[in-house]
Amino acid sequence: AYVFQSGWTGVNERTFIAIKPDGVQRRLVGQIVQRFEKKGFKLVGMKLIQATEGLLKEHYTELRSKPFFSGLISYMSSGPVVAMVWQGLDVVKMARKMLGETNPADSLPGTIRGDYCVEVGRNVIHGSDSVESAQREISLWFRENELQCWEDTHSHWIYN
Ligand code: IDP
Repeated sequence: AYVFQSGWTGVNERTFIAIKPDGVQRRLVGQIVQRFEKKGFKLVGMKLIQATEGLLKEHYTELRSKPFFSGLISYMSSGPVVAMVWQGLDVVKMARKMLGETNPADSLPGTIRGDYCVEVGRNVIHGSDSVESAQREISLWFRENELQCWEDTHSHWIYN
């Protein structure tokens, strides 16, 4: 499994992002990935995966007592998801801003949920809500050898 490194802070902060089954079905993968690339974040892991119920129940364990929990698990297991790890300065918080609010109805135009979806039960994308959740979710979804450390040759045009 992914072992958290205490050096993953600052420009090396990481977050877990998943394009949900509706995002994949609706062919939004390219446009969503492009938003993170254009912003200046660095892709360090990506895979198309049919998540098991076990993985999803673990991922959403905090929500297990919610009335929508079983619907959420069937939605998330209804098809493949694109699981990703993105790296960059303040990436956890910035990615949440890029996603918009949990409910697309409360999400501003210009955000992913604000632009691409209508209902909370089909909100196309997941993003970790804290650095601690990001660590937990990355280790749940990825093995250490599925994440790449690569030299970003244009990082000095993104960071001074
Ligand atoms: P988040 O995804 O913005 O972090 P959470 O409250 O952690 O929001 O909820 C996880 C996911 O559960 C949401 O993204 C959404 O897909 C689903 N969800 C949350 N609230 C509802 C609801 O009231 N009805 C149906 N699905 C919901």
